[in-house]
Amino acid sequence: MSIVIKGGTVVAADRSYEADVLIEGERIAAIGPYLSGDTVLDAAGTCVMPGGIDPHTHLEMPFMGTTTAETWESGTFAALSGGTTMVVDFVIPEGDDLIGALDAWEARAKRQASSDYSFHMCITGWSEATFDAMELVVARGVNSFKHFMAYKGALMVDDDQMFASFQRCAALGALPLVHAENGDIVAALQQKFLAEGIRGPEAHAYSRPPEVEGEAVNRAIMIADAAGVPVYIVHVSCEQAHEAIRRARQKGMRVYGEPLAQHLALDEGEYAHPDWDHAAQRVMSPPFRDKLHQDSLWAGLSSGSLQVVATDHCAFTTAQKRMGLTDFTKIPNGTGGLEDRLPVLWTKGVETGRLTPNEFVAVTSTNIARILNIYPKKGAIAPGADADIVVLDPKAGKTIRASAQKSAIDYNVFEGVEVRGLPRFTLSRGEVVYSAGGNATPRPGRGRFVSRPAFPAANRALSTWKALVAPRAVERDPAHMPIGV
Ligand code: DUC
Ligand code: ZN
Ligand code: ZN
Ligand code: ZN
Repeated sequence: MSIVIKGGTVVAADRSYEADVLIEGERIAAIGPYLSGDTVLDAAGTCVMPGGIDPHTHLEMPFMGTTTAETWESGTFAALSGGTTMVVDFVIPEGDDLIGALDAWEARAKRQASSDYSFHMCITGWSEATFDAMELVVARGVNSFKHFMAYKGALMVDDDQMFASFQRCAALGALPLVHAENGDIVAALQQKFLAEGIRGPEAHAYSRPPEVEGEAVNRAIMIADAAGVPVYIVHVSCEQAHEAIRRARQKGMRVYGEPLAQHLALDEGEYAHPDWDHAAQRVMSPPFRDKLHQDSLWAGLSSGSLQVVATDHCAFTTAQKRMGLTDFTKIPNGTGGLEDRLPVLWTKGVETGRLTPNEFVAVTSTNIARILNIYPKKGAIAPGADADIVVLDPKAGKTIRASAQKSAIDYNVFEGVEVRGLPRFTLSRGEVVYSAGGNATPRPGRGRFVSRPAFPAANRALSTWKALVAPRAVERDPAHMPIGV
């Protein structure tokens, strides 16, 4: 059984060209003119792109006294409907049982996922058991570890713990990820606003200003450099954070930055909405920012100082959000976006001229595949690559409505936004799992774990000053030692 995607424009991260794409089994077999196959998918007028990879999701994750409402089944179905063929989800261990948590995440994903998936492991403390378990985690095909610099008293790690973990990452050839917000300052500002009686969702944004993020990004980058390891900053939301990343990259450090579709498209005005539910539904960390910060993020994506657009899909229902009705610090942090990332970015990025179609592919798929060491199996339209493909119709449009979404929650932060650039077909490993015509339904359990090998070479090449100046003790003549101590 072969499939040919016929008459479209192949849009890759580096170029665009007219060609048919032939798929045999789960892989791309050939790309070129006049190909034929058993099944023909009409791609006239469309862009044939590598399926989206969302490297930042939280499906069925226990967090802030509740659990995200998006299941692996609804979440991966939503992803495929929006042209995303792979998600990378965060495993949060209880204490230092990293392997137990990985087993639990894997069991849920294996049973329900209809798209392919992978994991990042969270490091929420430091112990010998954690040190040992990290090697087992890497051996299981998970080559990235996330650190929270915020959520004091819960997930937050201190600098010494982060340094220890980063050094371990360097030794294992793994990539550290960081949620960069200064958790001490956030906690202090939260108390200040509560004491002043500012208790609504607007105070969530007041308590997490850009300086809090900028400080933490700078600190994380310096700790990474001291540990001799690259670092990936998740949900970069402001110029202060972007500036730190830009500067580090210019100095030759491997620092990566990931803005979210939500921060690019929505601003801080959402928290001033008269409707409490509306504002609370948009509470996430970091919060949405103003237009100057948005412009900075767009500039980073087009110039290459920011590389990836994710969603941090962390979806709670309105009922769950109301846990914080009288205290904004109890509103579960998180927004959805998995299903809408591609059309929102196409509309706000490509249609406005801020991104080329090739840059769109780079930031939604190819760059993260390279960063996570799964390229070109994922993130490429090339012979031998997995046939994870989105056939995106630039002219097809809709108004985003929660009532029509695959996501399991009861609202959508992009409600009412007009988008274009919808998938005509989504293929996952050669199977048509979504079609705009409505005759494809993904099967739960068909998704597969994508193993990501370690990448020690990048780590070894990072801090050249370490290789040049090997630390050693200075041998001193006893004649030059102080006497009598
Ligand atoms: N931010 C959120 O908004 N939700 C999940 C975790 C995070 O860092
Ligand atoms: Zn985070
Ligand atoms: Zn509203
Ligand atoms: Zn997150």
